[in-house]
Amino acid sequence: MNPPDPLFFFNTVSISLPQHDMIMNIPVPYLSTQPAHFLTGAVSHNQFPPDDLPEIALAGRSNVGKSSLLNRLINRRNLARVSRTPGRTREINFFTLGTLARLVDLPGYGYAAVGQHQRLIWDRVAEAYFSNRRSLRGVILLIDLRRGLLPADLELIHYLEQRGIGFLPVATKIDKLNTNPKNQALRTLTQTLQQHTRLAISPPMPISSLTGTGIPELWQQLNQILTTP
Ligand SMILES: Nc1nc2c(ncn2[C@@H]2O[C@H](COP(=O)(O)OP(=O)(O)OP(=O)(O)O)[C@@H](O)[C@H]2O)c(=O)[nH]1
Ligand SMILES: [Mg+2]
Repeated sequence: MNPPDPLFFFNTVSISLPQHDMIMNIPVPYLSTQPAHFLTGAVSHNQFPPDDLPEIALAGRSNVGKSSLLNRLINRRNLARVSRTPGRTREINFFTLGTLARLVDLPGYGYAAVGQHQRLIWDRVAEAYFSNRRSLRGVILLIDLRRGLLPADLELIHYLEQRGIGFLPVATKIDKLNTNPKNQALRTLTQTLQQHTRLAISPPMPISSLTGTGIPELWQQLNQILTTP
């Protein structure tokens, strides 16, 4: 992938996002009760599983908590490997939810220490995935609430936008912030997203994989995304 200059993105202003109260009238979660299994790890298109089930991918900077969130969503301690060292996961890991849907754990991006070589690997793997996956229904974009949206996140948002792929912004690690700074950071993140994208499916959803805060609400959203034809 060949990302645009992030400053270009800062200049594109658009949309108003749906409000939180519009999200709440959604069917009772049922995908969350499906048995989850690790299916396969892949680095290229020919290693991907068949493109035949609705799928949601977790994307975000290295160390933001993608694998931890996936484990929390499916209620398994370490089915997706949580890394001590950021930037080590290079594969796309596919997980099944019964026979109904899949969750996909993408490698992290934007970790400075991994350098240009790792950047090229991420670009190639992401391009292979995003340009070939017809069953992809959307992306969970994880953002560390303490850091907010960074240029690498904006690059991904712009990349998704160019391909018409909707994403669900999720603010992670909220257990690390007290109430006031947390609310302030959420307001800032919501405004920044409103300024920079048309494809956010909802305002940022605050979650903690450590405490489980926000997980039922996230499941409600995922159910809707995965079950909408
Ligand atoms: N306090 C807190 N720590 C978290 C949370 N989510 C993840 N972590 C920690 O953050 C670190 C990175 O978590 P991972 O789930 O491996 O992050 P990742 O995005 O999958 O990382 P890469 O695979 O390297 O891209 C681990 O030490 C986790 O325990 C959270 O909600 N709260
Ligand atoms: Mg990971």
